[in-house]
Amino acid sequence: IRAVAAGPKKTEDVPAAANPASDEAFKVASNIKYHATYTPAYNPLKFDIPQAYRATAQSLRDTLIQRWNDTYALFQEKDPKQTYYLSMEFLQGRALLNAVGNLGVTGAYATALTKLGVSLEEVADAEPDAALGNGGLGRLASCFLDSMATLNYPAWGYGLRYKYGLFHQNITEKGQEEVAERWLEKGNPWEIPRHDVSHTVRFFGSVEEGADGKLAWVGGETVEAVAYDVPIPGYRTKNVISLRLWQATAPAPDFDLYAFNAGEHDKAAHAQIKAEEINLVLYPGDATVEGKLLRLKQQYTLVSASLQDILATFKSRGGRDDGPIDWNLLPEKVAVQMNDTHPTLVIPELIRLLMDQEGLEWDQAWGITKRVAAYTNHTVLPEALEKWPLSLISEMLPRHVSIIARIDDEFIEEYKKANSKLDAETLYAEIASLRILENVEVPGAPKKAEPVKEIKAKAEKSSKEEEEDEAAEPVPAPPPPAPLIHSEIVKDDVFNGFYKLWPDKFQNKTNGVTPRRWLAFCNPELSAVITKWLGSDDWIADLDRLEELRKYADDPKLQEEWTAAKVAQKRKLTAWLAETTGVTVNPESMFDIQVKRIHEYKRQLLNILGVIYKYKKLKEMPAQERNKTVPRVVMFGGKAFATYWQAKRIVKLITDVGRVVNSDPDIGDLLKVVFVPNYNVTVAEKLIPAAELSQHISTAGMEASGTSNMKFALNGCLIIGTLDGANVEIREEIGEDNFFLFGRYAHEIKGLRQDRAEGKFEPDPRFEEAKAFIRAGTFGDYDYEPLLDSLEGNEGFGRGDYFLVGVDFASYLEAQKEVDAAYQDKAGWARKSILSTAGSGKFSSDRTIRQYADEIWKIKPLPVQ
Ligand code: T68
Repeated sequence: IRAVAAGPKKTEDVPAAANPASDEAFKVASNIKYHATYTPAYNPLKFDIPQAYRATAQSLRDTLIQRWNDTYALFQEKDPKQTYYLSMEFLQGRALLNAVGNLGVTGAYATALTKLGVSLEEVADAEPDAALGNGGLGRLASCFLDSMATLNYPAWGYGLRYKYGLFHQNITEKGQEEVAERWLEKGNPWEIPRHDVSHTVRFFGSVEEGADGKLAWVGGETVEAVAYDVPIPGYRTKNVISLRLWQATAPAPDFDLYAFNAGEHDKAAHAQIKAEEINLVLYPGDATVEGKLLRLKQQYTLVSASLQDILATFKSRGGRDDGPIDWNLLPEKVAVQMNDTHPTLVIPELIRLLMDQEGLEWDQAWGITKRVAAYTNHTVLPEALEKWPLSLISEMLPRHVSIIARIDDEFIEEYKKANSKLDAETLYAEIASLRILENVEVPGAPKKAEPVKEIKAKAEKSSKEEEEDEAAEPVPAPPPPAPLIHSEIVKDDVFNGFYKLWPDKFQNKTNGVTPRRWLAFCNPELSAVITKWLGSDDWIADLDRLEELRKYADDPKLQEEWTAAKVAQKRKLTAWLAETTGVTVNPESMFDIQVKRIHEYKRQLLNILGVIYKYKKLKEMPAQERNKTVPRVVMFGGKAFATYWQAKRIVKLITDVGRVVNSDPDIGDLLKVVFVPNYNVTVAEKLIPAAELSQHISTAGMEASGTSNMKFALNGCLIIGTLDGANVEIREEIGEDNFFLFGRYAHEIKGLRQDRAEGKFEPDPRFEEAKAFIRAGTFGDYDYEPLLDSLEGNEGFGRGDYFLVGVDFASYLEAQKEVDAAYQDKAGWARKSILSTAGSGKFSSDRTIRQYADEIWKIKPLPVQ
């Protein structure tokens, strides 16, 4: 860190040139200097990097707040229908470069900071990464906000202001170690604490019936949820929308002076500590009852504070606060989107607010709620589809339990009416599998009903599968795979009963990523090439224009410039890797990257076993032959949930392999294995632009979508992948020849699992060889047995190769051979890379958000003039 001891250079000393760009830079420099002096967070006599970051952010904040005020005033005045996006997660990453980019002042800020003796890059590098999320779902929410603002939609995000972000990952001898991520330690210049906006959120207590027969939820404990607004600028628009994050605090009196004076210091601050617990960390472990309670508290705080806020906004707009309110107008003015199951308490809470606070009757409240709320599903993994013990909800949210029970009752009645021809046993079995409450008796159900679990297991087997069970092998040739695999599984499997009832409620929305952060700002080199060849930078807000690159894909001049842009990013990454991991790599090698949460279904294990097999073969080869192989750097990054032991073993294995391979003199630059620590949005912005090959290799049917696959393709990186999630559509868009496909199809998985577990599948000998190489102690004496054992295809705890690593191993190695061959043809590879970018237009979150806006939310753009 450079310290400019004499303080910032005086801007008065630098004569303003007579051109407007320099004039603007001069103004910016003065403004930054003003903030360094008058909103200091550090010694005002110094202008070192932390101070420069702070002052630069403050200066941008002025512009953001002004536009945010204008946008707010416009929405208030015009009273459009507005979307409220509720998410427990937002992975915002850093804000500074995004803000200057979206506001169109990158040049002015870069010049201004240079005048002041620092560079924009080093200043931007001082910002902590805002990681209020786990992975794809949280980053999607952040990309959505960027698109909502850019497209001028009336929309706000709502979330929680976690004190600690997703843990900081250190990689040590022991593998992954977690440290609290203190992102707010030095304050957050991008937030505006709104002491004028707060709502009371209640927990526990009891429900009482008033004289009028109305129910009231009383007693228990309450917290005040205070709003912290984060302005979200759109690209090339004056619209700046809000991400409103809630901070729970104790209501007064929050400090017990008597206890304090009596020396009971902990007790004195108890109320405040208890309230602030809600905001400490994202998803505390929920293996304990206390953990579950806290997580439910977090979810309810988000839902209740946001809905109270939404209703207050509804009332305050369109002159509704000075007359009787027509609540039937609510669905004309409000759309609430629930990002996965975490905010689904929206349903009972909205009903509660409408009934208990606003005096509506059940039918009206329930009818309105159904029209206001929509839900997005992001996973079919059963462990991630939340269920809550009834006892816990009854205790914490007693009023909601009666509302949920009533929805459940109505559902049962509706189902009975719609299926009156079914025999009683089937009818009640179906009801048991679909209803909200589990293991609660249904009036009228046959007495000796089978236990719920067994009925479910039976219902899961369709008659078609039963036929298949009887039919002997061989496996029939697979039909062409369905596109939109995740949506099909949701409709045909996970929520099939509901789909049959309400097919119109199900829609697919293909995910997308913002082209601003994920190409224009993180990869200026490639962006400049694209802009040059397309003749303008309009593609940044109209990503379909990338298609026009197709016609130049064979042009050697474009190929040369394209490759040079990639090389520039590879060099930057090489320097950064050396600095952060100590591993020196050769930037001439192929950069092969797999970054995502560490999970067995994402199959980092398949990747590393492939690396291990390759290493073994390289060792066995004569040096002459070995030197003909394509040199590769295989990079991994991602966090394992702190108590997901199998995932942590995978991290350990990768780092152990890296240690051995990277120091093997026989191997040199032919193969390097790097585990990049603490993968987050900031690290992604360095890795993705430099990648040439990226791996999206989940077991088919398990990855709902994936969004990093879109970011890699957008940056001209080729994909090796299974036919899963968005890979299917990416491959369709960029062309089969430009995608390295391998692995079995989603519809085959169930049968293969069965075969594998029964030992009916003979794994490829190369798979056995790779495992044996680990077992021989090649990578150290750590106990990998639990990990290796999970890959064995016979029954037993944690065994059976559930994720089918062994089944896909052979075709994975074949696909990798194709990758190596393709890489040797430099022009051919450049062509594929150009076509990857050219085919990525569809994967802009602008397209996704337009579809949500038109097809679900029914909202219209409202630009600030
Ligand atoms: C991801 N889901 C999907 N979930 O895995 C990914 N879940 O395929 C998809 O692209 C992305 O959502 C966006 O749709 C998640 O990231 C979680 O992080 C999560 C967290 C807690 C509980 C359940």
